Amino acid sequence: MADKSVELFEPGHRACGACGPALAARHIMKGSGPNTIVVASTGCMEVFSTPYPETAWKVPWIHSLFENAASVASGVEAALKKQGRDEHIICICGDGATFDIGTMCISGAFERGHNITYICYDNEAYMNTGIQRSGATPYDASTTTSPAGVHSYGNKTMKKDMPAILAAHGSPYVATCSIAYPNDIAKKVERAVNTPGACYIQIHAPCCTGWGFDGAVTIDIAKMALQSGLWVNYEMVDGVVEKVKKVKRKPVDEYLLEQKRFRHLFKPTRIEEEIAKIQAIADANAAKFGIDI
Ligand SMILES: Cc1ncc(C[n+]2csc(CCOP(=O)(O)OP(=O)(O)O)c2C)c(N)n1
Ligand SMILES: [Mg+2]
Repeated sequence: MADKSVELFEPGHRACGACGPALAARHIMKGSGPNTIVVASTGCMEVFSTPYPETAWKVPWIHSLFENAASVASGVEAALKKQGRDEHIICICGDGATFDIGTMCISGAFERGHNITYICYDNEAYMNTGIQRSGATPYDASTTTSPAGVHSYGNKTMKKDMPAILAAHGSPYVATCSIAYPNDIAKKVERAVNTPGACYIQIHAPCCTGWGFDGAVTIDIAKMALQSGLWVNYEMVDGVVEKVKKVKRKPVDEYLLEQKRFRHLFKPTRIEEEIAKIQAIADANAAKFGIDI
């Protein structure tokens, strides 16, 4: 059992104040513990936590490319297994790295069944390079490559269902969690690293800079996502959904209104038709996972 009082992700890094992914890193490490090797992809977390010659990580940490963390982790795992070693090998990667550019490497690692835990901190866009949309960006969010304007209400595509894709690879353990519930992150990571095989965890990690909200409410925004039904916390064991976090749902408006990336849906006029489509996404999640109390 990992000692949750030990901090393996240190303060003093260079993330924005109130950064959701930085909180995710802290609680991931509480779950994985000191016997861990972290493999990172290119992105905000890599940049803000390891400006050479400094590092916020108190465990071995390796970065190679934007797209290949799962392949690097596969190699590390295979080499250490041969030597009879038992470190937890975890990838900590952004949604762009996970949903888009690194998917081929992740698919290979999960197909081969390496004993690794792949964790995506999902801030719902390519933040490090200036808020470009990714496969994790929600419907109608305005980003620099899906800008809302006269001809568009923002991102036209639905958020890709990565947990389902990785469960379909035969992963023994797939889970979603949120920085709103830090102990839940640590618990799920601890379970994943102690489950043989390739496991996947996706953490909802709001980005005050990219989503456009006051850093004082980062945790509130994360909670509102769950209350709206647009984010659901659950575990999937051998492809079967278990332990869903139930909520007393609120209309999606409250969550959307707090963020600049959805402001165009409310100002200068309220776009009922689009808000109804987003509410329908939340309602479909609620029906699929049975989240309503
Ligand atoms: C092959 C390649 N293409 C593009 C880039 C530029 N790049 C670096 S980080 C990044 C965005 C990362 O997005 P994400 O994985 O969501 O992490 P975040 O920055 O949001 O934390 C991009 C596009 C790169 N480093 N390598
Ligand atoms: Mg991102």
